[in-house]
Amino acid sequence: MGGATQVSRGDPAHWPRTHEELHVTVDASRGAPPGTLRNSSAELVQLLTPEGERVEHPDYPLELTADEIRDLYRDLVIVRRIDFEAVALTRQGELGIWASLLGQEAAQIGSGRALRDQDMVFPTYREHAVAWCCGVEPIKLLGLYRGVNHAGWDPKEHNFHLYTIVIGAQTLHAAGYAMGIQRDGAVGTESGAATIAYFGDGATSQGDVNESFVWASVFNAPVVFFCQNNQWAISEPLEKQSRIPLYRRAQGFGFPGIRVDGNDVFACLAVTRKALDSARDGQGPTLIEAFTYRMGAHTTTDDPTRYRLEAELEAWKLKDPIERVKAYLVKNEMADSAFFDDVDAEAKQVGMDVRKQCLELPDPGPMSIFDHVYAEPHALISEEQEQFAAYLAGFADAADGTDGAGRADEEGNAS
Ligand SMILES: Cc1ncc(C[n+]2csc(CCOP(=O)(O)OP(=O)(O)O)c2C)c(N)n1
Ligand SMILES: [Mg+2]
Repeated sequence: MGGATQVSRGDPAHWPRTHEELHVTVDASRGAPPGTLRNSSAELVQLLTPEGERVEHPDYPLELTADEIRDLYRDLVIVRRIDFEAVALTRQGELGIWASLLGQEAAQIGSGRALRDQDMVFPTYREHAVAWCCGVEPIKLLGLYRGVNHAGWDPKEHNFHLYTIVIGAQTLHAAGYAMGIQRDGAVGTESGAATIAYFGDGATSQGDVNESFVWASVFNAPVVFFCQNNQWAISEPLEKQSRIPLYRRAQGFGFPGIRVDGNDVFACLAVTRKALDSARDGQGPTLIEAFTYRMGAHTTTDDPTRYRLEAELEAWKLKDPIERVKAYLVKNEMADSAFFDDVDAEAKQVGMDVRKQCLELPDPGPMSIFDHVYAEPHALISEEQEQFAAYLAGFADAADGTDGAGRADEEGNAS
């Protein structure tokens, strides 16, 4: 497309017409219904249509066995179920908050399954399916959102860094890490390593992200910038971030940018695999814009009905990332109803297990808040620690199995 295209969303008769309010999108779908993607190889890489038809792309050949496709389907269904369970647990007061990945499963599973063991991931707060691909137990993610741990997992164990709430900060960490492994000589070899940074469309407006692009570019760092363009940054629509498609930003920084159908797990796998290979080979960074849609709320504290039209969501439901793989499997007789029943049963079991584990998570002791502030003892922290211990001891029942604030667990032990 040539520049920003104006596309009204929902019923035009009800759409605001003032310049300030007009919803302008950078989608390539001029004149098409809301949310429509044009399957143009120049603008968007797509290998599996929403109807489940396989499309070939000259730059992204992808050969998958039936087993591999079934595994991708299984991943997609299970991560959606985990997400569903976490949202329900939040509604029931068991988690403080949850950032749902609903609608973004293909972007995350496709890119996550493109990773090799030696690659390092720098996520935001929504990459639950990438965590799944890296072997991070789902309960560890829930522990973070329940507020009973500070991070939940060892980044070195899974090559999956800690969730980062500070928008865009992890892109700098990723660029720095990539420059580090470059200096360690881990790039350009057969077993070369790469780095991938996840971030959203809103994050592209952050200084950190733009700085990381500069560093990665001029040092040719082995990093893939994976932007999940889910169209919204809480209540801010995409057109408030950019007047050009996000992937085109890369050109200005001097490295390739590519837009992929983020609801197409095949395309996300192929595009990310190629970009990671290129980084590993010493060819430098790539920006991938995975064009997708946040089907849920920003987090469980958000109410998207206050700022977006229902018609938009309805249009994207037709592009559901799971349904198209299912349609492909059925059409090509690669899976029967027994397979789909088994996957559903497995997902249900995973969901039930996660729920049970969540309810059994122990509360940390109040003093543990000081444990991991610094690796080494620190005078100020020690002082605060002593003050807080004295404060807790000041409660009359502090020594009799309560937490010092008068609460005891079922066994009467301090939590
Ligand atoms: C530096 C910074 N500024 C503001 C916020 C508040 N904030 C949290 S999420 C968010 C929107 C991010 O949108 P996007 O990058 O599109 O990611 P998405 O949530 O859609 O995945 C904002 C502004 C923050 N966490 N950090
Ligand atoms: Mg977003």
